[in-house]
Amino acid sequence: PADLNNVQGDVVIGFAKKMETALFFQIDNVGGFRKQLGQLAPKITTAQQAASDRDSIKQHKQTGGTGLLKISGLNIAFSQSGLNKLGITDDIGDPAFKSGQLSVAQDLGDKGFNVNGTFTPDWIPAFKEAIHGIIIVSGDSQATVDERLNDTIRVLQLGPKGTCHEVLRLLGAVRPGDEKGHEHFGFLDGISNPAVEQIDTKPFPGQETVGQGIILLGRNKDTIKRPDWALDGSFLAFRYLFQLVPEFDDFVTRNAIPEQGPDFLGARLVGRWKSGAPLDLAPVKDDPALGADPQRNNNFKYAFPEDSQTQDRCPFAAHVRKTNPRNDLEGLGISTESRRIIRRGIAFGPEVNKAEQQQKTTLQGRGLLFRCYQSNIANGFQFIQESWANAPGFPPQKPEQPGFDAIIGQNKDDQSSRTITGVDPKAQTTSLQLPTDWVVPKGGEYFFSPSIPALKTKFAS
Ligand code: N7H
Repeated sequence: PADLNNVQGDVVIGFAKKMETALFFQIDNVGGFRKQLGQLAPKITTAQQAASDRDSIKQHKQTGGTGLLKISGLNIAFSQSGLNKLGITDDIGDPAFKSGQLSVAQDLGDKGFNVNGTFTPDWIPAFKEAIHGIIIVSGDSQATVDERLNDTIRVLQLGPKGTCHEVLRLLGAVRPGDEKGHEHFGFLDGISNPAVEQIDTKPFPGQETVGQGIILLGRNKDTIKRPDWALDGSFLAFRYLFQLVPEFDDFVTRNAIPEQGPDFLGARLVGRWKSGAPLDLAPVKDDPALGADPQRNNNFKYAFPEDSQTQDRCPFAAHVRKTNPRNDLEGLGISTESRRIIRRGIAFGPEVNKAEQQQKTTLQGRGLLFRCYQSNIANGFQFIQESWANAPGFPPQKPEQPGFDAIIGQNKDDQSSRTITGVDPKAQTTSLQLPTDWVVPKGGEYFFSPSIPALKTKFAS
């Protein structure tokens, strides 16, 4: 099994974070960059350090400590064009990574325009250029993040006439007050990630344990042949996703199911209440205590007797059911293990203001800096987006067509149309027309997060 000292901390374990900055860069001077990377490598936060930070925070809370402990994390990952630039020519064995996200944007269902058979997605310019790598810095405050990022910039000699330069910087932050841990539509996030075998040894009830090789290259259940240096690395799928929050709120208000409030429709679209309580366990009304309780809030499978053939408790196409269908596939004898990903997103952008509320229109950009790790992008992120979220017939063998994932599903063939069934438990065959654009992708890239030994030997010089 993997040694936690060798794996970057964002991949397994994860960073404790209140703020986070993602800095995307291009390499200019390869020799200089490799040399400076050798200086940076010992400063990268390992999974072992992330685990010890997590324990410190726990202890701090248990002993009645006030305020936040000063804690930060630093990781780095490279795109295929970054590997090319560095002259690393071995094939790591992931065609999606190799092609880059820009070239598959159309397959993901992202909107754009076609000229002479060439598709260009509606992304911000930075993501249409070659991005060589991403630096992720997280911490307990913006000051801590900035301090660590500035140190990294100095060590790497990032800047004009340096070894590399910045292409884009994106700032994420946990939402304020009671919205802590909730994404911008208002739903508690970060509840369900798989446990990794021999790393997360005490899974919560209902939390599936996956083989190490589902997340880490070269480990148990990674079926692809890899170069030796790729061992304990992982692929990072990054997505810059804007969310149209006032429009979402307006929709759930206008389309509220008779005798139910807007929150019920929202919960039917997501599959959990804003509190995190899963519909499969709390189908009729919210149960905030359940939502907040990690011993119970993931302990379900859509396996109640009525679950597989009705949408009584949870619509088949609710976001969390689409993206982790549990018994909908396992009940057909199909394992979902190879489809599991580890999600590490954080919200970006300001809270909705008065004017936006009144006009029911987004005036300021906000959303999710989505990222997830897996050992195989075609099995993980891409499969979930293309073959589940964007596929109206999924999950299969249901009495009515489930429709699109209400949150992230995209209709590649007819971009103006998305429908879903089952949102009204009393009229389950009825289709509800959804707006086309609640979650708007504005960019993204696939990266490889090397192990610490690979960073020191293969990447640095
Ligand atoms: Fe999703 N949301 O607020 O609606 N997601 N997601 N996601 N998501 C989850 O269970 C959301 C996105 C997954 O194991 C929750 O931790 C939003 C992408 C998976 O039961 C909420 C966006 C992809 C799970 C949201 C977004 C996924 C999951 C419940 C974009 C992959 C775990 C919290 C802006 C292609 C499912 C939780 C499980 C959960 C929301 C994006 C996948 C509230 C707003 C792009 C696998």
